[in-house]
Amino acid sequence: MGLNICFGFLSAIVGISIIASKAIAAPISYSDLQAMMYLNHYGYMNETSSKSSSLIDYGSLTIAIKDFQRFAGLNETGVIDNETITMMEMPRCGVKDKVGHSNSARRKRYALQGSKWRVSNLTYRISKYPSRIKDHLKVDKEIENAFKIWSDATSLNFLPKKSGRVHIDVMFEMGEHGDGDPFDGPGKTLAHAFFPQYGGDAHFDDEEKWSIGSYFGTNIFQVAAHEFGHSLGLSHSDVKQALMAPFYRGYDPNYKLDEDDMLAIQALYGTRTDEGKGSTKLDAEEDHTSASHPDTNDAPDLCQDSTIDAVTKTENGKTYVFKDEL
Ligand SMILES: [Ca+2]
Ligand SMILES: [Ca+2]
Ligand SMILES: [Zn+2]
Ligand SMILES: [Zn+2]
Repeated sequence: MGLNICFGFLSAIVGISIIASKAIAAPISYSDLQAMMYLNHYGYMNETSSKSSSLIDYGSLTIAIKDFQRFAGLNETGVIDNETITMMEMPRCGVKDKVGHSNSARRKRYALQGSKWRVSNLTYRISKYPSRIKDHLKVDKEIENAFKIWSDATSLNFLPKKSGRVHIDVMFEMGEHGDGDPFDGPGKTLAHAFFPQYGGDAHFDDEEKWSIGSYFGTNIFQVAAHEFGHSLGLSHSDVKQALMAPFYRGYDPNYKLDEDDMLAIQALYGTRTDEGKGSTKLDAEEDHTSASHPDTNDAPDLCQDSTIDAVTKTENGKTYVFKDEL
């Protein structure tokens, strides 16, 4: 039961109460209401714009709409037009588009959440398989390939583990599943994942028609590759062709990292050229910490806890090791 501030569940509730009070003053269209819920859920409405007394701050709403349109590569009209509704109805990842400080003036590029793993050998397990797919070995292969897309580009290694604690737990879940961010049935939200400081786990909506190597249904490998980007510390990118863009674009037999994804993941973990050892400054700083907590099988349980291997670097250059699941 990790922290789930990345999902904006509370801000969505705040949004509903504002819409209700506004509805007394003037009718609000169905699409405006849906759009406001969407913008709240994905982090486009900030605290001040969603808490402003009893009136909708239409200025803030317009800014939020434009912000979404810019992020999604649409015309920045500031109104909920058909193009915007279509984009909002696309199946997508459940993680917020805006994490931490928003900087709407920045160039189109990747975004880092702010935490990363301090070890390069990460373990994972599929603890709940998709209920519609009986061949678990095929699912194993899809998940393995999704991790490989990131290990090919970095110093990271991903090791499947059948028992004991793992860093990244992979689960196909239905509806409410214990983290306050319930899945919504077929379509819309496909999956979500926790950033390293919140444990790195990845959840997939089991009510989707998950498929493997097919134009029918929703491709497991593609969605998993995207979610593992979050598990490793990447936020959503506003580069349309990036793997870390939030929208599901349909089955792509040649799915691979975009240049933008490559720059993002290498900014955190370095490249693969130095024989699997991280080369970023942050890794060097962490070396002595890792050495004092050797990852061996007879280490106390505390050292086996996956969340203790996550580290966050703040803007003032300080490094924090996270421990949030005790
Ligand atoms: Ca869904
Ligand atoms: Ca975890
Ligand atoms: Zn995502
Ligand atoms: Zn979940």
